[in-house]
Amino acid sequence: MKDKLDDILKDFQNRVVSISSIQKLEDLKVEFLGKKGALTSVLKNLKNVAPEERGIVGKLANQIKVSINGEIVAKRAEIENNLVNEKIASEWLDVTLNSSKSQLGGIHPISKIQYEIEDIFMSLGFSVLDGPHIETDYYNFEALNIPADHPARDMQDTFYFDNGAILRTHTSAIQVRGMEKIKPPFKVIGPGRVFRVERTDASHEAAFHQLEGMVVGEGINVANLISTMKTLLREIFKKDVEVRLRPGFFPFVEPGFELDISCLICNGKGCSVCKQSGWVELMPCGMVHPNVLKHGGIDTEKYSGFAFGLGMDRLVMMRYKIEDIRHFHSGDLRFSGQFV
Ligand code: FA5
Repeated sequence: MKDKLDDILKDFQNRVVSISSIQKLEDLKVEFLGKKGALTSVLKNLKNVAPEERGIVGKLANQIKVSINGEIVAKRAEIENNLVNEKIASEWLDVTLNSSKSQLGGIHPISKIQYEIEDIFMSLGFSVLDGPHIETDYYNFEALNIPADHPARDMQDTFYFDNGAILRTHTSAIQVRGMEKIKPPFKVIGPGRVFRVERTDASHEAAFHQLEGMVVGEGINVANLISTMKTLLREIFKKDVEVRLRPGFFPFVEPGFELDISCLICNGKGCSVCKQSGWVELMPCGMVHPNVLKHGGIDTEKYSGFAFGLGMDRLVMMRYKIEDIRHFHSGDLRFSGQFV
């Protein structure tokens, strides 16, 4: 019987060495220590052992049981440890490796230049105003000295809603709202998107961006207007650019001017952007018409002012030598990615 117990232990030890899964270990445990296990059957047969040997065999059987249990516990720990190590090895991550290049978004070139221009104007003491895209006829036309049936309405083909509201055709609507809120003297700009029924080409879009400017105070004159325009262009282009001022008609200014910039895409030689003229219409301007000031509740005996409407898209085109305005809304990452 003693030999049989030794054989059981050896058999267990031989087999436990090669076990590598918890399930197989459990099966082995049942095989040796379970109800019908090898050791259990020896213990059950103790009654058949001679009484003088029974104590010794019983004690040995218990020692073997303790050994087997101990080895099972140790083996279990070993298997679990191996599993953890395998997991660590398979999920190992080198955090010092360079990451794969992710694509970062960027600010659209028009917004970029808009923020730059806002900074320039704020440094000159201007405040920045905002206004709605959907406007009333009053703010977009009427208060700007463009009554219904005025031929100037044809200059800006308008998107109308069924209820008579419109998509603003120019940021001049912002200056009207500004006058309602702020009392003179003041210096304001109003950047934003505007909309016109347009046949698009290299320099015309149906949705584009303008930046309105307005200065009202005592004794404001054309010289103030021209010096502000010059400062703005010098700050934006970081060099003196060739401009020309010619008479321009807008019902909300008198006198009115067209400020054109020598086309920086073809260096004035003529291209599709400047329509072969060598000049690009950039920033109409003028002295604010007294009727407009009156609509804004401003005393025209005391105050005068100038206003301008900068074509932002064209300015950005000149700055970066972009040969077609339609790139801006194309959604083509090969284009916009150049400005990130
Ligand atoms: C106006 O919109 C006037 N409200 C500007 C103004 C303000 C004049 C204050 C006097 C005083 P105009 O329609 O010319 O003006 O547009 C102004 C500028 O916007 C143009 O010089 C041009 O640079 C730009 N622009 C006009 N139409 C388009 C278009 N379809 N696509 C892109 N840019 C345009």
